[in-house]
Amino acid sequence: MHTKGNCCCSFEDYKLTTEWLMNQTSHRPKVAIICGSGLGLLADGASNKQTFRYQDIPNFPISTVPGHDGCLVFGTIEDRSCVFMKGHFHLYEGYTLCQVTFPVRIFKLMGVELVLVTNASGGICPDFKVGDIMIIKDHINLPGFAGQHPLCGPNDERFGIRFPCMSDAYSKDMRSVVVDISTELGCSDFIREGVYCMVSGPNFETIAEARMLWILGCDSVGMSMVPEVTVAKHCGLQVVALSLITNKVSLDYSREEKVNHEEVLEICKMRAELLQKLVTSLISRFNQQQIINTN
Ligand SMILES: *[C@@H]1O[C@H](CO)[C@@H](O)[C@H](O)[C@H]1NC(C)=O
Ligand SMILES: CC(=O)N[C@H]1CO[C@H](CO)[C@@H](O)[C@@H]1O
Repeated sequence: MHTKGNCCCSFEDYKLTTEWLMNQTSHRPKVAIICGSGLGLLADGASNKQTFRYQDIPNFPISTVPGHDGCLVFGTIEDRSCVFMKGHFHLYEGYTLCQVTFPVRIFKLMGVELVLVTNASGGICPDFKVGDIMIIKDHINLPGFAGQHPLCGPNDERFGIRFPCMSDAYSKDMRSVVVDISTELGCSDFIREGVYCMVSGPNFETIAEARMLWILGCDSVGMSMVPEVTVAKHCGLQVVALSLITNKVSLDYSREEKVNHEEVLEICKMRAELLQKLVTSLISRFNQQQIINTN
């Protein structure tokens, strides 16, 4: 894949990677979790684990960040096989969007039905607090507006149609299940729903940019997730996306957001545990088949 420059991988590339993995493991996951580092513990807590370093998987993108090796972990949570992506790929690191989204199509070919995406974002909505968990109900694909879109190029009908609908990318039923779970866990106070905006990064937003995003209806902003979600929706996977609000984006020239970083780290650690509980409950509900095919 790396020798093909910007060119997208062929169906055979995806098939070979899937077959290679299926040959190595007896896990047949229905749920894939794309974890931010905050959720790494969830993968560690799975049983019957089998770990593959990205660099050992044929065609897989390789981490460009030294000492930042990613891996794919197969394991059992709540009696069911799951696959975890520990470490994902960002546009700002120089990957093509084909590389960024490569694992999603592998999940599809493996038989995965639900993709859970978690990561961090900056809160734009003034009501949001650091440590809130935002259930993404919709997104704005800002790089996509400028042609940085994972589905540009020839469309492979074996994955999905040329002009996919995105208005229901984040299943309403699944979102309400997350709300129910958070109520049961007694943490609904920091659960929000909102619109996530992806920017390419790597710099953070200027104040003018942040104000523009707020006017456009964005509640939080980050540098990942949307390409993976778009490709997942294109190939018919259900998506749940949760974003931890790790900072507040400044919308005001006269008031600089002064954040106590130790406090922020502490909150993030606490909420990462909560995020894990949410995800674990969601996996078990999904396995009870209550919410399959409700998209
Ligand atoms: C998977 O296993 C089958 C049967 O042993 C073998 O023919 C095939 O070449 C393997 N595929 C890959 C990609 O390793
Ligand atoms: C909160 C969280 O999980 N953030 C992660 C988002 O993804 C990047 C890349 O994998 C991690 O470095 C962050 O920790």
